[in-house]
Amino acid sequence: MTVKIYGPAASRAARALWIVHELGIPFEHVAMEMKDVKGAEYLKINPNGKVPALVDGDFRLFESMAINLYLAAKYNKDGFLPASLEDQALCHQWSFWGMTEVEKPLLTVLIDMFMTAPDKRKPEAVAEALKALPKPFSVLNGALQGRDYLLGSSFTVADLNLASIMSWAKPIKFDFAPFPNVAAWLDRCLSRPAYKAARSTK
Ligand SMILES: N[C@@H](CCC(=O)N[C@@H](CS)C(=O)NCC(=O)O)C(=O)O
Repeated sequence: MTVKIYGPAASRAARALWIVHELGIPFEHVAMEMKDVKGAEYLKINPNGKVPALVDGDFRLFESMAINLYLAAKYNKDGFLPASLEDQALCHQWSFWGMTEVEKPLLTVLIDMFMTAPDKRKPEAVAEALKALPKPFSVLNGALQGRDYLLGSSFTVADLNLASIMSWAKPIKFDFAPFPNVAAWLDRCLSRPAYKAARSTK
């Protein structure tokens, strides 16, 4: 059965595209355009009218982190989703943490910089967002002290999910000097061939 991933690569669908490349599973990429996410056909797949969405046989799923945790569990390879309940919980922890502590401020800056007309930009909102980031980044920096990846020496779905969010820090040229462990970890994750393959998709 081939899984289907909906959404252009230049969207959060990139997260799901990254994981299918990591897992080496056959997949079909439905690289729809953003203007079609509210169309009746797509709303049958994801009633939120957002991407990504996953179709795996009769099963449908939305929310990028849930999609990736599902794919990691179902098509697990080399401990990509670790075996122990505790390690799996840590994968959930870092995925939820990325979405709740980091995604919004990073996206605020990214949208303002690259998707907002100069006269519509909101420097106060950007300043506020930039002020919110050092706290979680210092938590992450501490968690990565003395280890290459979030759970130790192996790259897991926790790293993939969080790095896919953190990757937005690159285009905004966030200064990681105070967070050297985060900088090194992010480069380690984003240099993976599967990430590059996902990025080169339309
Ligand atoms: N929490 C959702 C967010 C999905 C989301 O907002 N996707 C954006 C594209 S990156 C979208 O579809 N936006 C269209 C819209 O909001 O109308 C996830 O992680 O999957």
